[in-house]
Amino acid sequence: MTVPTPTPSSSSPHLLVRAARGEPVERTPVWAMRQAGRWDPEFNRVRAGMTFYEFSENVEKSAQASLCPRRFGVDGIILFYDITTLPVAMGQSYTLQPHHGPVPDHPIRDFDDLEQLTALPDPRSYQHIRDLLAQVKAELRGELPILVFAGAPFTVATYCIGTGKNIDATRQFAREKPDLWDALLDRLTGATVQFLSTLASDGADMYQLFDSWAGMLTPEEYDLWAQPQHRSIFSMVSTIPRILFVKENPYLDRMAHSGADIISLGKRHSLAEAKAQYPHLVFQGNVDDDLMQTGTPEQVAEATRRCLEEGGGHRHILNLSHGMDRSSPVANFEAFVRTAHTYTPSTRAE
Ligand code: 1CP
Repeated sequence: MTVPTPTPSSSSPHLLVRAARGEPVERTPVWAMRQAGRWDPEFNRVRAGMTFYEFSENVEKSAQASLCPRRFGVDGIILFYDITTLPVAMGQSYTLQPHHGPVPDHPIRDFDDLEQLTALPDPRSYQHIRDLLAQVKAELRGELPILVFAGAPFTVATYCIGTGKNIDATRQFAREKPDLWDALLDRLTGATVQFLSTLASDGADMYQLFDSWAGMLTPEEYDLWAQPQHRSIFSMVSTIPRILFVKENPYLDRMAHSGADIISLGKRHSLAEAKAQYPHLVFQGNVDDDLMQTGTPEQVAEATRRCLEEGGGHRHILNLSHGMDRSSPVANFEAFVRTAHTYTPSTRAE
């Protein structure tokens, strides 16, 4: 199996970035989706007293939230904002409803509503995210790399129309208003490219595209509403490593041909098989996120060791199959990160 030889210019001081580029690393790097979230009491202290959108637009507070997981020993910091940050910057306002998630104050229903979203947002409308990046970068002083992210057009569109993960309602909208649906996806694709390019030029080290709900699509729908959009975003924003996440990713082969450098792998896939099947790719994952809620620290450590073993210490970034949930005990996250620091896979492949 041949692995592309890294050019000297590609080497980075950061373990996570080197692993993301498929370069040899001394240890498998670790981070987690929702590593800054309600499961962490420190985060809750910082988060208290403001609505979600007030909080995520407050640079001081969101910088503190982004940096909360640093104390656990993670190898990268994901900036604290949300996938709805982009439609908010484009002009659509949201409220975070408890036990539900982000709900648009005025869901898009027709072409007039679509005009709520400016076609290409003025970068000043997300200046707070650029400032957040600058502030977190200044505080880290090169200690850790910074991940930025965007929702993919399909998943963000489900929030814009107010259906979220209710796939039947999304389908019904797309069936009844195909022209509006296509126009919405196009508009979000252009804005996402601009948003991620801006953050990459500002000095973000990697980015992740979240198409959380695209795994519920049929293959035909995925080929219309997810794959072309992933391909155009990845081809247009290619200066830093690109990660693709789709919850439970049933369409692994399409993801492998999306232009992403790194695929976030769900728990139903075998990491070793995915690595063997796609030798040009790096895989991120895939410890069961439910175990983080229901397991003991010993069980988490055991699952983490198995995952590190399958990853073989190369072309692997340790992560969860989905995000940390609010009921996950801190001790489980500690066990997850500690195992990444202390366990060396016996199968280490160079
Ligand atoms: O550490 C981090 O990862 C924090 C940054 C972050 C990220 C990457 C947040 C803050 N949100 C996201 C991405 C995000 N938001 C996704 C993609 C990842 C995924 O699949 O989970 C999605 C679908 C959302 C939408 C969203 N935002 C929901 C609904 C989720 C669902 O399952 O229906 C919710 C509850 C939010 C609010 C939100 N955003 C972020 C956090 C920590 C929270 C909960 C915070 C709170 O209640 O204070």
